[in-house]
Amino acid sequence: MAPSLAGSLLAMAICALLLGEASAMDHIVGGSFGWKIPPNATFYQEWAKPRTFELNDQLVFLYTSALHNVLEVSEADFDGCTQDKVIGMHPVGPTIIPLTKGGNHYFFCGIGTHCDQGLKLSITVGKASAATGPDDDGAPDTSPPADASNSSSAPMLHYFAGVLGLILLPLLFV
Ligand SMILES: [Cu+2]
Repeated sequence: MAPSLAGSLLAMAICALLLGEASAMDHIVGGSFGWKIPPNATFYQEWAKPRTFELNDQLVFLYTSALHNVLEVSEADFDGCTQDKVIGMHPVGPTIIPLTKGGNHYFFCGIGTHCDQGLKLSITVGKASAATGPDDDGAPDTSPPADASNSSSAPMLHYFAGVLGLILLPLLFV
């Protein structure tokens, strides 16, 4: 029947989409709101907070060219909405930025006072290694990978001990 065929095709399409997203994610900045002057100054901060940004993910800024743009800037420029050290300038929407480098990335709109009005976004790429500690203070994450593996070894031991316990526990009652 046609409806069930369409249904299974849709299911397959959704599966393909989910599988595709598992390897590299496209993050639509601001979700359906897009990239424009937000209702409050912390809008993009709140949007980014629950998300993890991995290497080779992409940021997608949806906006109307000339009304807005996307500047990638230094942390100092980001904090002050200044344009002393612009790293990248993207004037034509939509702007797609592949995240090819780990660490902190700072973006804002360079038109008018849009940055001051909250049209700014900072993200940390490769947050997975920092997920074991309280690292949400926005401080630059410069810890080398070796340090991260050291700090995660203790929780891993606990984890393995727990798993081993679960495996051995039933044996006690045999
Ligand atoms: Cu703007």
